This record gives sequence, C-alpha cells and structure tokens, in this order.
Amino acid sequence: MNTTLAVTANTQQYINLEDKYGAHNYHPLPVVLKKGEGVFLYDVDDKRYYDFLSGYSAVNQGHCHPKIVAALIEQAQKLTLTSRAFHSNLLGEYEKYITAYFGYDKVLPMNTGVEAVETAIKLCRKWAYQVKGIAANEAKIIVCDGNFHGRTINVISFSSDSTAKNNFGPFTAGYTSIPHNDLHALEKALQDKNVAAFLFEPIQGEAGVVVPDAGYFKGIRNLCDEYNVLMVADEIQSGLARTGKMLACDHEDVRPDILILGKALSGGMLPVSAVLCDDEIMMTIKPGEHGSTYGGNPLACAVAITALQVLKDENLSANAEAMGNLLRSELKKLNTPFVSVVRGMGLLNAIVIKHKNPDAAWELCLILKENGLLAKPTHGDKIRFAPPLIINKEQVMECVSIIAKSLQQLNNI
Ligand code: IF1
Repeated sequence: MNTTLAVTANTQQYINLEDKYGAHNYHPLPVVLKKGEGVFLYDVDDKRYYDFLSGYSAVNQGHCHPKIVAALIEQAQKLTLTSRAFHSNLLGEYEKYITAYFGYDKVLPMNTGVEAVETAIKLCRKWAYQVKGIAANEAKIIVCDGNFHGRTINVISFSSDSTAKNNFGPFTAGYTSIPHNDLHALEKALQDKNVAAFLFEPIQGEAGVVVPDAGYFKGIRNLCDEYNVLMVADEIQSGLARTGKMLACDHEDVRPDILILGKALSGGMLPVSAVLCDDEIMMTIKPGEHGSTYGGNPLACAVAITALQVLKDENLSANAEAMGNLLRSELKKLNTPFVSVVRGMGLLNAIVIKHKNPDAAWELCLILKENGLLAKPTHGDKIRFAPPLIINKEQVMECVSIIAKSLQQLNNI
C-alpha cells in the first residue's frame, strides 16, 4: 500500500500552476508554503510545520529573523545596487567586518554558492600560475567523490553524480577526484606537481551528511602545507554555526587557505556568497579579471553584516552543538527497525532508512509532513534533519515525538 496522502484543493491549485508554467527540474514535497517564522513554516491552508531543512542551511538564524528583516528593509529604502563600477558606503564596511570575523586579509563578494566556488577555482588557478609556477593550463584541482559544489557546467564537470551530469557535456578539464575522508588517497594525488588545490566539503551534504573521521581536517592541512597546495573549504552548507562551530574546520582548529561561504550569510534573505583568503592568493586577480553585477551590492552588505552578527549575538554555534547532541541521542533511543543510522554534527544531521519499500524515505517525509514536520529525502534512503539553529529543547523533544509517531506509521506501507 502506498500512503501518498491527499492534498487540499487549495494546495493542489498552486502545485498545478508550477507544474504547468515552471520547469520540472525539482520534485518537491506536495506542500505549498506562504509564511515562515523562526523554526516554523506555514502552508496556504494555515497548517504549521517544523522546518527540518532550513532552506538547505540558508536560514540558520530562523525564518524572517526580525533583525535581518529590519536591516533588509532599512537598506532597501536607501540604496540596493551600484554595480562595482562605483564604490558604495557599505562595501568597505562589510569587507572589514567579514574579514575580521573569519581572520583573512580579503574577501571577494559574490551571490550564489556556485559562483563563489567558481571564484575560488579561478583564484586557485591564478595562484598556481603566478605564485606556485605551474606551467600554463596544467593546473589541477583535487576534489572528492560524492561532492556537491553547485550546478554550473564547470562545477558539474567534477561531480560524480550522473543525474547532475547526464547530457550536459562536454565538460571542463583539470580535476582529479579521490574518495572522501581518505588522506592516503589525497597524499597519492598530491604526488602530481601540477596540483594547485584540494577542494572539499568538510561534511558532504548532498551525499547524505557524511561526517569524516576525527583528524581529517588536520591531516588535509598538513598535507597541503607539505605539498604547497591550497586547502579550499566549501563551507557553504557546513559553515556559519550549522555544525556547532562557526566553521566545520574549527572543530579541529584548522584554517583553510580559501574559505567559501554562502547560504546563511544572508539568513535566507537574498543570495549572498563570499570567498575569503589572504593577499598572496587574492591579489593575483586584477581589475577586469572577475566580477558580478550584484556581487557586493549594498543590500547584500547590510544583510550579511546583520546575519553574521545574529550568529554571534544569539550563540547559535553553542545552541547547534547542544540541540544536535540532544536530537541525535533522542533519535538513537527510538525503538524502530526502520532507522539504520543516525549521524551528523551539530544541527546538520541525517538518518538512513531501512525498509522493504524502496520509496520508504519519501513516504516517511509525506507522513512527517502530515504530522507537522518538513524534511526532504536525499539519495533515496537518507533524510536530512537540519532545523534552524534557534530551535530550543522543548521544540526538539516535540520534533522527536513527531518523528517517532511517523516511523510507527511506516509500518503500514
Ligand atoms: C539545490 C544538495 C544541499 C552546497 C555546497 C555549493 C552549493 C551547495 C556544499 C551551491 C548547494 C544546495 C543546492 C540545492 C540543494 C542543496 C544541497 F542537496 F544539493 F547538496 F544543501 F545539501 N556548495 N547546495 O551544498 O550553492 O549555488 O545553490 O547557492 O537545489 O540545488 P548554490
């Protein structure tokens, strides 16, 4: 029996509109949202849900955080875009704030996550030719199997996900992929003198929240130093307090050479991404060699400063750590045959579903939705549990009981 649950006629009409007029490049859960507040989302029938996705970690600060909304509105009434043809009164202030916050000489502001990844790759290549001395067009970048860094042709060129790549070729060259969480494979790949950089996600998100062994980040740092290769951390999803530290690399006190941020840098208000590094790398790019119309716009600057302030003011790293520990320990106590693994760090978590029905993870998400909690399956059998970092203990406990009840209902499918 399939539990595909009926939706209201009201909900269905919005879904029909998207089906008819929008590209079919997603397969969303059948829920239509119209309002968000803190850890909650509300649908067009006024049903309330716990948000266990947080816009894929873009709303770490909670939906419509009042301080971030206020910064957005205030700046939107003054100046929103200048382009980089002119200076603005906020760009330098933002650049000073974010570089001090993370401890780098400079920042290059972009918009979406994948643009920041592309920017980091360009910086690696410039550095390879102008500083390291690699011969023209020979620079290589090492990446990890199962990576997710975005959707551009260049970035999918080094994806190992056939769904992301199929019929989008030809692809770009210059990448070598090694297994995630494998320092031996990294050292082997570093024997190639043309390697400029190692690009990695500290915790692989799309692959199903794959947490590496303790010592992995330190091991990467040591190997990159030994072989004069840039350590490039894509913390777009793992950063900004999500895993219980400001950056996932902070768990091992490791400082990447290039830090890539996105998503929660705006608290879900608008696309804001950033690449941070020191002058030896950043100054290899000269005027006219890279940019973006919206990159560093005053609206983004005002929002990002406030979004970063909120992370610190509200101690969201510490809360993510504590609530993550509580969530995982409570989930592990659930007496269910359908969950084979509970894993994660801070509030970046996943469960792996074990069930005779291969669609069980999707079905469970439909049941969770019915019971008032929104989560999305990834790679068939995994479900990400990543609420906003402002969630409190009572709310975590209520979510655990929703999950427990929903797992019991899985018996019937
Ligand atoms: C979608 C995943 C999450 C990212 C890392 C760069 C980007 C992402 C580590 C690109 C984006 C998103 C995009 C979203 C689904 C989502 C995702 F499941 F696909 F992997 F979060 F886990 N680096 N991740 O996670 O950032 O250009 O999208 O701003 O719908 O594709 P972007």
